[in-house]
Amino acid sequence: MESSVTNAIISQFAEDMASFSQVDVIVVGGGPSGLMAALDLAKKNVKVLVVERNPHLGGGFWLGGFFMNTVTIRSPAEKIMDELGVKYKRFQKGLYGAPGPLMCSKLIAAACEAGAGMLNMVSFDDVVLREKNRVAGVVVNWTSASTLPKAISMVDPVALESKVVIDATGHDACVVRKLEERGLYKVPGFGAMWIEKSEDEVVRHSGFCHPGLIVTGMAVSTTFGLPRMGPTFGSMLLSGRKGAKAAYDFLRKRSK
Ligand code: 48H
Repeated sequence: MESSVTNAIISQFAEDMASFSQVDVIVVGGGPSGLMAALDLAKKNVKVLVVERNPHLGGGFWLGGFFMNTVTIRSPAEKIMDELGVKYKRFQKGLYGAPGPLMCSKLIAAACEAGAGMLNMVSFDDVVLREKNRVAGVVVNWTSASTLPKAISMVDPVALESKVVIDATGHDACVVRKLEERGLYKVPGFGAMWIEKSEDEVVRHSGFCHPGLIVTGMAVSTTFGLPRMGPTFGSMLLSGRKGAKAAYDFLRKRSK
């Protein structure tokens, strides 16, 4: 039985990893915006993979801020809670909330059930660039590889190809920052808190920021110098949805 268990794990991983090596869309970061983008794309039968550096998906969606469980959502994003089947409370007109563990686990489950691939404990390391510096995939490594001293582990990473990459890595905007490191982008960083302005602006700016690269969620604030929104998550979900639509429209146009 022991060898059967081992073989089941290894053979399934090999099968999954082979199919992940070339997909339509890679979402880097499995927080609310990345999961939302993955869910919408998977529902449309797009081959989508989420790369997440932690063992757990969900990013900052488990907690509502200040280590407290209530995640708040402002209108019109409550419609997404309706779609996910999350029961929520109305605090005042246009302001709703639900326990983070409930909302986050529902979103993770929905994305997995829709068919999005999940590669957790794997970190984004670099971009794959093609002609005219178009982003055409990501270079990844085991998260654990980066925690070992260099003298012990010089583990070369591997690359995964895609037609579109979505940077959903939150405040760090790791993928866009990598383009900045290569002199291809100037990142202003996110601004001070202003919930009402930020939520609308983040959704408005969500989409392509470079050929082959879409940005969603808090990474949009970092990429475009927009104010932060603090502990409210409606724009994260709507931003992921808008990013998914941009990717889907691009893929459709490309296939014609
Ligand atoms: C693989 C990576 C890497 C990497 C990071 O932070 P997130 O929850 O991101 P969003 O944008 O979906 O949601 C932001 C929200 O949680 C938040 O913090 C808000 C609204 N703050 C407002 C404010 O004012 O502060 O998730 C990002 C995910 C995490 O799971 C990371 O572990 C992951 O991306 N990630 N995954 N490789 N190099 N870097």
